[in-house]
Amino acid sequence: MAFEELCNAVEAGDRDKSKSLAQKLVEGGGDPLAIIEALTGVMDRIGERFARLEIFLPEMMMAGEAMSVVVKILTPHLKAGSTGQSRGKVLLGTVKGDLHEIGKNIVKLMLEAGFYEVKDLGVDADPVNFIKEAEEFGADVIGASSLMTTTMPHQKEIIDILKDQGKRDRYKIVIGGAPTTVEWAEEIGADLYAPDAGSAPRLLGGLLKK
Ligand code: B1M
Repeated sequence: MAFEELCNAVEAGDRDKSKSLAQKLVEGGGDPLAIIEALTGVMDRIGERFARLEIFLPEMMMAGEAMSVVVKILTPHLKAGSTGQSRGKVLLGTVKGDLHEIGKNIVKLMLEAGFYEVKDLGVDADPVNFIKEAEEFGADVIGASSLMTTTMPHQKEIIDILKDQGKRDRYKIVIGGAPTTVEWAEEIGADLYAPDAGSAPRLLGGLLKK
């Protein structure tokens, strides 16, 4: 019941209600990953309603903020016990022109929970900056998130610049975000497509072993 109420509160963009319901759910033993999965479905619905002009930018923003509040509440529960030996360094960001960060932030959490060290470039990150920061951080992996068809080409741009600079072999490249696909990853020459945050640590583990 609280689960459904939480989904409704996030969809309605009610931050306070979302916060207290999320707190209640995790304190009652609710699975944080299941909560995130359900809320990702809610955000998909929000996106569809936005595309159909049933709701507008302010409503989409409020729902996004409510989801971010819930992610904050869930963070310590997702990260619990994540102090093992580092499995690798990931430089992560949302690509240029793209301000969507909720999914990327969840990926960061899941990677940290899976014993990866993550440096987060935030949103609207320039491709050249991805590479510069990856060098400085000593990254093994560059992870680029894109939530819009219009910003997906910047994932490719990172790879193209690496190739131009003769540095492509230094990093494994992982891409993700709702409009991206395994076919897109192959087309642009990425090493990995991660469909969701939950599978990212395992898929990355497999990739780094190769
Ligand atoms: Co915007 N938005 N938005 N938005 N927004 C979408 C993406 C859209 C699909 C909605 C729609 O029209 N149906 C559409 C894009 C259409 C397109 O492709 N061209 C859209 C649009 C058009 C826009 C604006 C242009 C609207 C406007 O201004 N007129 C504008 C653009 C701003 C910009 O970026 N320059 C805009 C703005 C916003 C808000 C600011 C209001 C807000 C973002 C708030 C924030 O992030 N702080 C927002 C939101 C909330 C959405 C939707 C509704 C939800 C996104 C989300 O957070 N989902 C979205 C609709 C949708 O995606 N279905 C939509 C939940 C999240 C957990 O899922 O991000 O997919 P997701 O992440 C998943 C996986 O994809 C994966 O793991 C995550 C967890 O499992 N993953 C990775 C993500 N990154 C990964 C990286 C990896 C691996 C896995 O490795 C590196």
